[in-house]
Amino acid sequence: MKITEVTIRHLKMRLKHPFTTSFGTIQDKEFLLLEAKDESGRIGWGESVAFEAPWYNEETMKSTWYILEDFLIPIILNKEILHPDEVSESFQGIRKNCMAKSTIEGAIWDIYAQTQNQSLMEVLGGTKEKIEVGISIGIQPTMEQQVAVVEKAIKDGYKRIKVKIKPGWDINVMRTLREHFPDVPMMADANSAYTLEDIELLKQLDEFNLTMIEQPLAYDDIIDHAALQKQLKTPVCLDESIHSLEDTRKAIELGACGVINIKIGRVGGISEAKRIHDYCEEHGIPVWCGGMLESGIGRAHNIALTTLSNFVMPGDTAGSSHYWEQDIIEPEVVVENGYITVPQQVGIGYKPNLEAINRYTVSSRVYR
Ligand code: OSB
Ligand code: MG
Repeated sequence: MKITEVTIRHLKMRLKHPFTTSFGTIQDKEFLLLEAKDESGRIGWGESVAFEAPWYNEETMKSTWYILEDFLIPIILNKEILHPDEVSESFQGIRKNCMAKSTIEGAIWDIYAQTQNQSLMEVLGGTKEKIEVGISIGIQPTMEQQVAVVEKAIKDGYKRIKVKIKPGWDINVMRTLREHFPDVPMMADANSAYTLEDIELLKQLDEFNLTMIEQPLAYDDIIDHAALQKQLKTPVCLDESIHSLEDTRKAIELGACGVINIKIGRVGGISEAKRIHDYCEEHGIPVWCGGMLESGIGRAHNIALTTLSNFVMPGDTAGSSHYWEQDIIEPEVVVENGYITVPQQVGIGYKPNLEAINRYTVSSRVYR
């Protein structure tokens, strides 16, 4: 295949509920969608998971647009591509900027699946008919609201409840939630809000029988996480710190984690995500698929990836209606009794809803 045209759109979608983590609150999700067209007119879709501001990692919506426009699109346009794995190889001369790379790589995976007349799941080698789904719950204004939101998520059937914690909103929250819901699989995500100086506090989390604690320490650290893991019974899960297979190897060799959260955007695309998955499987480290409050396009990629065998823990893939009045795919992502039925259609399996996409579009640009 050859990519002959790329369209980038800046979308703005209002979340039904503001999402608060240790690093701030998101109410309007602004992000980029990328539409790639090949020489036969096939269309593939990708989503940039970078936020407006660099608080999760260093990338932003504008930085991903700039890197795509000035560096990545010129590498890809009109070049013969036999397999999407070649895309990340051709980006090797460009350091980091994983989310930018992943945006166009995802669209090329979509087109590649269409050339094979297969679903994205099939071309990735996934096998599941349905995947288990957990939910990530932001920090709520009061403890009563926190309990109520978790209770609703449990009633909705989610297989695992993740709650965000931060200094001052941690042990008290987990204790209260455990008192209310003693048997529910539960975990905490700190988004890098602590340091090793907080080790005595973090050790108290061992009381609550959590499936894991996600990214307690710095966004760029694995050494301190290894020191922490040695003192915790609860498995540490790395999110922000893992950008590549190499990071994964080093983290596992150091004993920095017992679990890895794989996010396609954070690791530079589906090919690298699959390499990390395979490596973790060989080394007995379970993985699950994280979320970035994506629209349905990004979710479709996550769902396909989650069908790989070592995704043995529920992912952060709550249904469309949890986030949006209207998502931008058809059908929307539906979660039933904690499962998503994986679409079997060719490509990403869901149809982009152009009317909705246009309504949410702030600006766009075509590259040929
Ligand atoms: O750390 O996993 C995270 C959302 C934005 C940024 C970082 C994270 C999250 C989530 C939400 O936890 C997952 C989702 O529902 O998409
Ligand atoms: Mg996280």
